[in-house]
Amino acid sequence: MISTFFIVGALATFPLAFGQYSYSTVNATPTLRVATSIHATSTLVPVSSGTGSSKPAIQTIAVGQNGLTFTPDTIHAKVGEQIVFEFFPKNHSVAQADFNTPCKPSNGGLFSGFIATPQGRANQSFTITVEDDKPIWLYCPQNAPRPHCAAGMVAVVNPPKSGPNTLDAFKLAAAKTNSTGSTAPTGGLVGGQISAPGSSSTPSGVLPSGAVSPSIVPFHGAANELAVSSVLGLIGVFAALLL
Ligand SMILES: *[C@@H]1O[C@H](CO)[C@@H](O)[C@H](O)[C@H]1NC(C)=O
Ligand SMILES: *[C@@H]1O[C@H](CO)[C@@H](O)[C@H](O)[C@H]1NC(C)=O
Ligand SMILES: *[C@@H]1O[C@H](CO)[C@@H](O)[C@H](O)[C@H]1NC(C)=O
Ligand SMILES: [Cu+2]
Repeated sequence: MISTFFIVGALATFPLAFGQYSYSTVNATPTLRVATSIHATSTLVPVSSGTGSSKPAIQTIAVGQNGLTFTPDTIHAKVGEQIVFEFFPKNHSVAQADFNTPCKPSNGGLFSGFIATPQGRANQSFTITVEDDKPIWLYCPQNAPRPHCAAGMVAVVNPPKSGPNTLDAFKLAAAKTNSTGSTAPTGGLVGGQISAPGSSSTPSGVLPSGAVSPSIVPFHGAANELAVSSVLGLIGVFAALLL
């Protein structure tokens, strides 16, 4: 019975390696969580090593520290750099929208999941790695006690250098959704990792205890051969354990 469980768990990681993600499946078993972490750690390696010898810069954004805001709400980041979102009371999350549809999740966009803290900084932060120089429009999909996105809880990473797509325009369009509220992504964590604040290093296969969702899911479908071989290697390990 236990053997069957492992085999099913290991095989179920195959779709992840080929970019066909099923988030509900990802969080289904502890076996899958381990496999997913190792998989995504591998995908992060080429990103950080590709930016030269110096360590990529890390920027921190406070989520909900000064009311319904991201602080700062405009971030300029180079490819390979990391952005850490730290959460404050009471219950916020970070989700990605398209510029033209604020307060609604973009297809396959980033999502931290909701992180609640009654007081002070939450013990979990959300870290993303910037993978290209396109704008990333962000919002908080919390609707309680009122829609945060419409109240101006939006941010942008790498806004366009010119043209009408400004953060102010995004905020204005977001405000118009107040009566309908925002929509949160339906799945769990997408496109980043959850870890304790201050621990900026990429986690290894070891899972932090008490993490809401330790799985790491590639952003923009970044699966590569390294990740595939990691998954295959992992399956090999499971197979060896079973024989
Ligand atoms: C945080 O907000 C989300 C979305 O509204 C909700 O599902 C979740 O239960 C909340 N968590 C806590 C601890 O209040
Ligand atoms: C936004 O909607 C909330 C209820 O969801 C309401 O309390 C608030 O007054 C509205 N704000 C505006 C500016 O319409
Ligand atoms: C994080 O905080 C939650 C409650 O807010 C607690 O249940 C959990 O044990 C904490 N985790 C760690 C690693 O401190
Ligand atoms: Cu919020």
